[in-house]
Amino acid sequence: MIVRSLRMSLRFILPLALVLGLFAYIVVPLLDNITLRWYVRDLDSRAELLAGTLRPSLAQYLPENDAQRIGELFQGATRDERLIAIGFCDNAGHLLYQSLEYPASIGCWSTPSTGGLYKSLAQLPQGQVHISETPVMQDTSQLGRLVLVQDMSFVERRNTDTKRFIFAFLAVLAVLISLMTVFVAHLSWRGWLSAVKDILRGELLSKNNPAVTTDAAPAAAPAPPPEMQPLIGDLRELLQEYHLERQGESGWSSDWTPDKLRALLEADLAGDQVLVVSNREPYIHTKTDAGITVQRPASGLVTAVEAVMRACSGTWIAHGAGSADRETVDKFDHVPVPPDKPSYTLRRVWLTEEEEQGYYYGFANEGMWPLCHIAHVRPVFRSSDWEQYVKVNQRFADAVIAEAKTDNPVVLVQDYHFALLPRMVRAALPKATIITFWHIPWPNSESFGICPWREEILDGLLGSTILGFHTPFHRKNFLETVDRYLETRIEPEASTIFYGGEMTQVEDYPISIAWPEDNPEQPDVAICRAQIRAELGLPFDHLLGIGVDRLDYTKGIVERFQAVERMLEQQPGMVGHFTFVQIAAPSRAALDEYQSFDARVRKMVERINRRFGSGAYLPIVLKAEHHGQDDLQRYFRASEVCMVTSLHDGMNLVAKEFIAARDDEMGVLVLSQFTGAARELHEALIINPYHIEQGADALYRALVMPPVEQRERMKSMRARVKHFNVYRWAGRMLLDAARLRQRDKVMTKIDAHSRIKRRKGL
Ligand code: GDG
Repeated sequence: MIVRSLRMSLRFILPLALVLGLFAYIVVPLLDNITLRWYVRDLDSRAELLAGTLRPSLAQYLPENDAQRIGELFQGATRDERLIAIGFCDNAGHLLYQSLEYPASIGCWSTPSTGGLYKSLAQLPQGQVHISETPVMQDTSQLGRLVLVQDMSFVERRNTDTKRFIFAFLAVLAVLISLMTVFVAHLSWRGWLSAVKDILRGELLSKNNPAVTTDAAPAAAPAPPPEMQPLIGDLRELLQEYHLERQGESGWSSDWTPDKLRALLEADLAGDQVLVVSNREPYIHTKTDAGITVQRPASGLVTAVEAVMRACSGTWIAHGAGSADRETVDKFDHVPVPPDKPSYTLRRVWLTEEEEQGYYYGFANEGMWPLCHIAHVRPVFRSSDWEQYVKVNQRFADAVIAEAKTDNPVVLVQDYHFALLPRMVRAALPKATIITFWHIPWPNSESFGICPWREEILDGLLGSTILGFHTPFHRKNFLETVDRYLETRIEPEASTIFYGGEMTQVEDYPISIAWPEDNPEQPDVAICRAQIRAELGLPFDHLLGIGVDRLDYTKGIVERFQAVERMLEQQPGMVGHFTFVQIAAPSRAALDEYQSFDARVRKMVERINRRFGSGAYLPIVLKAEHHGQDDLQRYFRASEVCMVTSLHDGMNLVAKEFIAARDDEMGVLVLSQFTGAARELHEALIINPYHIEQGADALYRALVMPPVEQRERMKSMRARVKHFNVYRWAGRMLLDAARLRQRDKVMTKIDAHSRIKRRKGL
């Protein structure tokens, strides 16, 4: 510390010494010179004045050669302490009269023939003197010259005094400045040191940020000083890197598989019951002419959560919506699934038509869905829908409570259909670990404010232990929304919300798909290409584009077709050689908005087909029906390009499914920048779907992309999707849950221990 202070002091003292040196060798001599000139000018005028005084008397005494009176005159004048001596020289340069102290070395200093004042400086043994010589006239004739010798030693004395004063002043200033510098440096060093310590302890990284902390928040650590902000950023990054490295070392971030997820559940959530709640069931039993059939619905949520449930067993609670669902359950409304190889239980909840209408179609899909997506469809909120939403949330919460075998199950709540359920379950099972995942975007706080029951929705969600979103952006929007509408304490860096004495951890967990296992029965890409083209009546070298979506206005299907149309306009060579196949699974068809969207899509397809089609050739093939998984795979594998053009999408799993299907490492993905997937799949051709020309250009670029480039892009995306798979998504959430459960267990033990101690009076 001493050495550091010394070094710091030197850093300031050295430049100061340099300034002093400059002062001594340049500034001071310059000042000397200037002051000398001032003094000389002063002495010149004094000499003029003296000569003027003496001249009349001299002019009188000189013609009389009155040596005595001249001597007295000179002696009288030299009483002035500055005037050392006076002499008089005749015109021939002979010193005729002089005062007593007149220096012999001076003599008659000059003998100019004309008048005027002549002066000079001379160095005598007694010091420096100023000599001036001035003519003495009588009428027009010059009698001789008066020589005045003035003492200049006072100049030197004054200069020396001034120099001493300046040096003393500067020295004191230097000492003061360096002392102050050392003091300030010491203080700021201590401040930095303690701030850095805070950062490392996680305080500044997590403590309240006025931007997102409510007024009601209790006083916490002071906000970091602004000059610490860059350092905080750097340290945070370093800590995160360190954290990731640690995770890597512990195998946390290595490849996730169903086995690894199972192992995690056994090790970290040993024996804990896992319950899933979602609106959509993973298997729907339907009555058909051929008997009861079972179907996997077209839903990103089902695709992801089903993979997790297969790995961890447990119970999935969902709305029994199929026409044969009641016939396939036992007396507890349970059915083991998947039908071919059961590994978990599906518990069905029955809803009346009125409940389904109000809760599902009304509040969830006419209110919350458009509210959370920027797709320019206005949300509709009705009180009657809200009442059903509250009622159905309670119905499902009751089912969770009934299915819970312990008082602390792990409950995975899915999506915007159940925003109130976490609080309802928490009320009955305070020790439950409730993980809620919001599969769709979260809007900005202002947009969310449109919802008449915004506080109730937020309160319900904050019953969760963990609340997950796809992207950091949605997470941030949520924190800001809570900050705006509820009285809570938010720690933005730690991403936690304290509300009603409980904490909710808000995180981003980007969802993904289960990476397909090697399937020897899966037909080769070449076979898929041939089969699909044959089914569509197209030649073998015909170019194909594919889109797979629920028929939903958020998916950008209209914009996609506009891009296809524009591409055909711009590239007439593609007409007759390219077809876009759109698989559009019917969705929410009971709603007006979806019906008119369906009609709009069909009309558009007809128009484009009329414009560019000929004979059997159709530029767009719309397959508005549900397809089996195998079919989807075949289409993905047979196509040159897959287009995902959502106007707004939480993640979009179709993009990832297309990549996973392309084990030949070929094919190009055109991807909307407004999907969560665009944050991960950088090698896709990223577009703004609203910009039709951009979409058209990307489509054409994809169709003519050289195989080498396709392979490079596809390879890299495949590696990422394989690594960041759905098991990792679930694993990360469950690991966080396990950590929080562990913390709660420790806290409970500590509480119990201190209660015993208090009871014993210890
Ligand atoms: C929500 C969010 C988020 C489609 N047609 C058929 C079919 N599908 C399957 C796809 C895919 C799923 O449906 C659609 O998933 P997305 O992710 O594209 O979209 P959403 O349904 O809107 O899902 C979304 C997701 O939740 C997960 O969190 O990514 O952002 O909106 O798996 O393949 N499946 C079958 N037949 C079809 O006709 N079998």
